[in-house]
Amino acid sequence: MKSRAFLFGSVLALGCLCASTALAYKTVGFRWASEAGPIVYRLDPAGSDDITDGSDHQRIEDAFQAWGCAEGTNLRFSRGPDMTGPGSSGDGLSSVFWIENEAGLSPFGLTENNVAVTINNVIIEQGATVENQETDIILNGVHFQWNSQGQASGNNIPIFPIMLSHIGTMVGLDQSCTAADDPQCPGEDQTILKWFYDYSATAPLPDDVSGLQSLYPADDDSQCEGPFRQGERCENNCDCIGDMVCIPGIYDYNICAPQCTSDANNCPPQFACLFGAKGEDDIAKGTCVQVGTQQLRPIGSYCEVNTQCENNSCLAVADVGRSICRQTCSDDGDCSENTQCLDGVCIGFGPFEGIGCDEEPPSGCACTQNATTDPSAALLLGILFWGFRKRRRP
Ligand SMILES: [Ca+2]
Ligand SMILES: [Ca+2]
Repeated sequence: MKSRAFLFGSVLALGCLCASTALAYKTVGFRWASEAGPIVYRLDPAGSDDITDGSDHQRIEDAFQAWGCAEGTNLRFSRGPDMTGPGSSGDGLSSVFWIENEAGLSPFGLTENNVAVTINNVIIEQGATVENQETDIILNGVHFQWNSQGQASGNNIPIFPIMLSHIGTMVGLDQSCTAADDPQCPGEDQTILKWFYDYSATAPLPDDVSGLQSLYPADDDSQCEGPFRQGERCENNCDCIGDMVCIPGIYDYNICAPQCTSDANNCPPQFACLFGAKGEDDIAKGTCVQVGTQQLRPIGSYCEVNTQCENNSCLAVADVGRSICRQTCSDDGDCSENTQCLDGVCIGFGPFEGIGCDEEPPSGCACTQNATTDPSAALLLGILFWGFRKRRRP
């Protein structure tokens, strides 16, 4: 028997509500900085206590991948390191996890009627794009039996379509109506963000994809199955689009990273150009190294003001010809592994070679320059509103 889980509750939003009734999709008014790379999400290694074969994790990954494979967008997802403790809102990490004890439900506003809740921790910076940097999806493992197959029967419900719907909320789409008798309900809209879960959905529907394309238009030739764009996982340089190279990222895996030079310093958000010394053409070449959202730029990388730098010092350096996070040195031992001591200043080695495509996947890869950043200086960001969305069964 096919059952429906009804939505109850609404998105709380202050300020910009950018929805347009002329469209068959609705947006909440925020987006992710997809230019910086994929949305990294973490899973609880315990998964659901109803499933022991790992298919619970697989179905969650499948749901993220279905959104990441929508045509014509640059929005991608990447499963990051596993959660190492309880998930919470405001920890800066996007997590998906089940609550398996009654007492654990109420902190997330879940009751016996709620299948799951999406909590968007959206930060409004004045005058700037409203950017989401954290979403947690919490699944009710106490009152519902979860399965990996896609069928619903009574309180036995499928992971994939439910995740599919909640990821839609995570990326900034809103349900187009809130009840069957809602006069706003278009009826003909092709969105999975309806007032009930669509258990037959295998991917976002056409209106969802239109919404995604408006929020996250494609800006390169990357594909969800590869070749990959900046910030996405890679095995070697050939996995990456254009002249990007595959180098260590800030998590425990390699990522695609763009090249940069001192006269075309165009690293995407959450990357910083780590230059080498100027060549005969007076241009310093480098590679965009990944910098976490709450991290500062590493020594030797391009900067404009002191506060961008992990050492709080941004100064012009003649050997590079640009301002970099400048640290003085007397020999290489004073510099990080990504930099060398040249004329008393730590600067990069030049462009990273990345991981060559012809080499066997080795234990020690061809890439020797490691992009490390100091996580000590967390930015304090004001949380102005939290968007809650939960669904309820009748
Ligand atoms: Ca979190
Ligand atoms: Ca359970």
